[in-house]
Amino acid sequence: MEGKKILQEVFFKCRNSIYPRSSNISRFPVPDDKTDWRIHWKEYNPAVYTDSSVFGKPWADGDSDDLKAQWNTLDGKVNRVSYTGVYNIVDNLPQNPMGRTGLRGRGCLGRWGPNHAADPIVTRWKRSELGTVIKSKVDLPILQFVAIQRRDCKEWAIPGGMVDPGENVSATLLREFLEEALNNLQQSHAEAEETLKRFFSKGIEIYKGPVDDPRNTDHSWMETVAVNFHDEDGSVVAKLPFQAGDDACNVRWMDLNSDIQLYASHKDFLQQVVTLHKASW
Ligand code: RP5
Repeated sequence: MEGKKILQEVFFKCRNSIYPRSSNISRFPVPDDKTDWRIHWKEYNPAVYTDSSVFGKPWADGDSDDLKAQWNTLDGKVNRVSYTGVYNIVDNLPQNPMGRTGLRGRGCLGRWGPNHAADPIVTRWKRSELGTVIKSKVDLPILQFVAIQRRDCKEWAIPGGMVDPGENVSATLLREFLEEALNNLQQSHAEAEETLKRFFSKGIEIYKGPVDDPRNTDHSWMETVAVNFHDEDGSVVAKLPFQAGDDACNVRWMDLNSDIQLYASHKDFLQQVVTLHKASW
């Protein structure tokens, strides 16, 4: 693997469920010990499904029949390189390197193969009104992060999003945070935007690789770069006028602990952040 260590051996959220945004597309059941493509399984016969919302969109590929993509490389401006290394092409389509998902086609993802995203993890210490850092029962400081509630499934998540063709990941991190957590700052907040740009110039990469996203299929899957931007004294983020926007319907500071429930692999990323800062979990 070229990216950071994959946090899970097998993925769970993209198996054995009804496909998101559909009411009746069931995945072919895949037990944990049959995810690996190297295990021969002649009965494996998943449905083929691509959501109609994907067809003809400028951010999406064409249909499999008229697809002329360059796999495992930069294809024009579209990045078809996986952080996991070289993925296999079977019957002219990319094969999900994390294994079987119980569904063929693209589901509601735009790209065949890797769909690249970026996840900005903005953190601060939880403080009392007097400014003292609050500790948990195990006498460790409590970390908080900026969480958004996704409009599509209502799950809480990191305010991440897709990397546009030709876009630099660091630009995506800032753009997505501005769109989803700050509802694209208005003119009157030009100073806050400058502060945020400086703050986002110093991040620590937490994870780079595939995501256990419920949208993944056998041919299309999410990959991300998750980066932590930590505000040690809380002074930078205190100035930001949080307001949900774009694909988010709520935004708030969320305490980090092992009970949190988040979208896709986001809890795993946040556990890494907690370890990094020696915070309570
Ligand atoms: C997840 O989907 C990534 O970790 C990222 O947070 C998100 C990107 O997809 P959209 O929010 O643009 O739908 O897999």
